[in-house]
Amino acid sequence: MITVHHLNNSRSQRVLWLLEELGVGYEIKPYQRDAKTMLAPPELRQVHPLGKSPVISDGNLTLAESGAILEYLADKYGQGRLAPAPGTPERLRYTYWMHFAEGSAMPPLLLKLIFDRMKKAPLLVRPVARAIADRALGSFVLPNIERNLKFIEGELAKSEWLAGAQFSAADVQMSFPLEAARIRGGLDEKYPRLMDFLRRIHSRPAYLRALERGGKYELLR
Ligand SMILES: N[C@@H](CCC(=O)N[C@@H](CS)C(=O)NCC(=O)O)C(=O)O
Repeated sequence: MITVHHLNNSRSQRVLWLLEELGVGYEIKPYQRDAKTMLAPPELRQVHPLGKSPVISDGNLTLAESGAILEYLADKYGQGRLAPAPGTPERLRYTYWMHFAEGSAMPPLLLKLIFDRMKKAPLLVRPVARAIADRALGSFVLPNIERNLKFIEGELAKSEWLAGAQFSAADVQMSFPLEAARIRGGLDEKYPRLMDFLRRIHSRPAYLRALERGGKYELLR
């Protein structure tokens, strides 16, 4: 039995969703973020030294890092579904988006979260904190988020899903940065294909089943 170590409001929602798409049985071990710091509880470090979510256990295997988990699950349980065949152009696009999600899309979105919080620093230092945050946001963070969104919008003009005509685990992996961008990165109707992508994934029965099993899923602002 696969166990998903599932932190509320986190990337592990993607793992539940992929497992629902695959129709593979799994159990959820829930963890709650600290209400103040939003960090994962220390128990998660007993499962994996970094204590981040997601982590899965499958038999003797413990695996962290959402992209690695999705690739592993699709390859092991997909029987050719949800991952394009090796050696095809679609497979290379699949690999690209698998890496892009955490390697390129998430870093500026995480910086946005951090600098927005910095602006709420204690009153005494707030003016300085705001000046630093606004400078970083304006010169680096926001332009990078916008470039990324424009780029993905353009890529979705080429095919219905990110790796090609077929829905794949790469779409699941990319859902998190796009959902985060919708909440805090300026993703709106200016990007009609991205909004349509979000609508399409949100209406998939497997996505809805994963939400039901995983519980509340509200991304941090
Ligand atoms: N690149 C990693 C990121 C893992 C990560 O940062 N997870 C967040 C949840 S979305 C987390 O565990 N945050 C709580 C913490 O850092 O304590 C992945 O894709 O799995």
